[in-house]
Amino acid sequence: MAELQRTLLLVKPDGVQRQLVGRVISRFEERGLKIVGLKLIHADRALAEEHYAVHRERPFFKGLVDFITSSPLVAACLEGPNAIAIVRAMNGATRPHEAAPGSIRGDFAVETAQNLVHASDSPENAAAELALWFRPEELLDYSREIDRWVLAPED
Ligand code: 3AN
Repeated sequence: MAELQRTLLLVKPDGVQRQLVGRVISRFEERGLKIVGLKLIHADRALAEEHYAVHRERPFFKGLVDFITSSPLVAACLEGPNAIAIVRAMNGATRPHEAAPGSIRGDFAVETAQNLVHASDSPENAAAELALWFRPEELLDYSREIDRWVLAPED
């Protein structure tokens, strides 16, 4: 089996307001990824600025922070083999007009500033982002009966 990874998924305020949370989370469940953390949270500016720290110098930074703190969002930790790449691919390209149909942004979004979802882009960022959004005890270890049909057997 490929390396098990954990990644951060955010269904951003536009997804919550547009009542797409269930549909978005369902896609990841149906794919076979395991939800190991899940919560609704209204991020404050400190959390948002830390999350988007790499964009601090970008012209859209203030708008980004305003947007992500404007209303509650859903934070999830998803686990599975190659989960980081799988979730990024399912989200689709950052700019929705470049996002493939069938991806979340390709199916539900038209604007970069309102592109519904965020997902970690590397193992380092996944670890840092999960530590930012979840306390360790909020990420649960458990097994699922279906895992023997989803995950390759261990050698
Ligand atoms: P992704 O979310 O696909 O990893 P990033 O990390 O390049 O994309 O951008 C983070 C977020 O910043 C995007 N999801 C989007 O909401 C916002 N963003 C990126 N580029 C722009 C832009 N040119 N104008 C407005 N917002 C942007």
